[in-house]
Amino acid sequence: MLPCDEVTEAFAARRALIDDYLRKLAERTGAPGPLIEPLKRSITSSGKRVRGILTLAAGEAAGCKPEKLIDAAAAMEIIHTCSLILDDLPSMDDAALRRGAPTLHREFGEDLAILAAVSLLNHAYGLIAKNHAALNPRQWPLQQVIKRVVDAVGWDGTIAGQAVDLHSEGSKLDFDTLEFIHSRKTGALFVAAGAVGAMLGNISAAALSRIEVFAKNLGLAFQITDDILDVTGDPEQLGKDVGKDEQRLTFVKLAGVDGARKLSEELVDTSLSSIANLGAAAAPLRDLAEMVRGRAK
Ligand code: GRG
Repeated sequence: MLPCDEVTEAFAARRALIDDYLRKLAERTGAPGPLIEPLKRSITSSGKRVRGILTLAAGEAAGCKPEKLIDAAAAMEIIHTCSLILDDLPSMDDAALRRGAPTLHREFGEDLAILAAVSLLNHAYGLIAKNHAALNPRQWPLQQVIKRVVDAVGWDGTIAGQAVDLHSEGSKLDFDTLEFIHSRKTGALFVAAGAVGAMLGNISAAALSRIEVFAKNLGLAFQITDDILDVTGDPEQLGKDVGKDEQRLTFVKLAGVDGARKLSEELVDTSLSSIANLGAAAAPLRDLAEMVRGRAK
């Protein structure tokens, strides 16, 4: 099984839409010589595209066709890729393998990996603004959409989670701190991915709140399955190093593999109940939750 085969048939078309968009983007970045290959490699490296699919599925819950949200979906994937490049750096996780290939800094050097990551993040904001201009959702001005992303990435978002995670190695952590770290490192981007899709689809404020609760719980469930796979997974299948969490406290260390499985199941159930009244249009969101449930079985 390849790393992305977890994304089941149900999402093959949406994933292909995102992959196709990213392939074209990688061919026309306009970046100068030294950045061309690092950007191409990072933009096209094969991920599961879960965050982009979440953006599309949240937009569908608002009645918007996936094709109309492709800039934003790609942007969420690009931000995620940026976070992986930074996470893999020698000063952070010092990882050798990512998405079945050497990490970006091992292939192209740390300088170009950092520059590629920062330029990806920068480009992503432009793509979301472009998508907003095309759809012009009446209820959601650009500033409010962008704020979701700024907050998710920023000093109380993904970056905060990473900082606390890196600086807590060796210390005794409790469940609350672990939840703080992962609701930011992983959950925050899930919440932004759902919110951006839903807002660009011009969703109601009440339905947006439900989708945000859905994405928060799903993001945490996804992280727990990631912790489980770090212990039980095969690096070849996952396409990345396993056992990297040995020095860190994880949900598996706190609760054991079975306890972590139970916790992720509960979070998936909570995520599903939060969107129970969103009707048939939310079916892709439900399928995505079931996919996460099946990840660490
Ligand atoms: C500036 C965006 C930004 C981040 C800086 C480095 C950092 C702060 C945060 C690291 C966040 C991180 C890498 C969290 C791990 C999340 C996670 C579960 C990654 C694996 O996601 P998958 O399985 O990967 O969806 P693929 O390769 O399939 O896309």
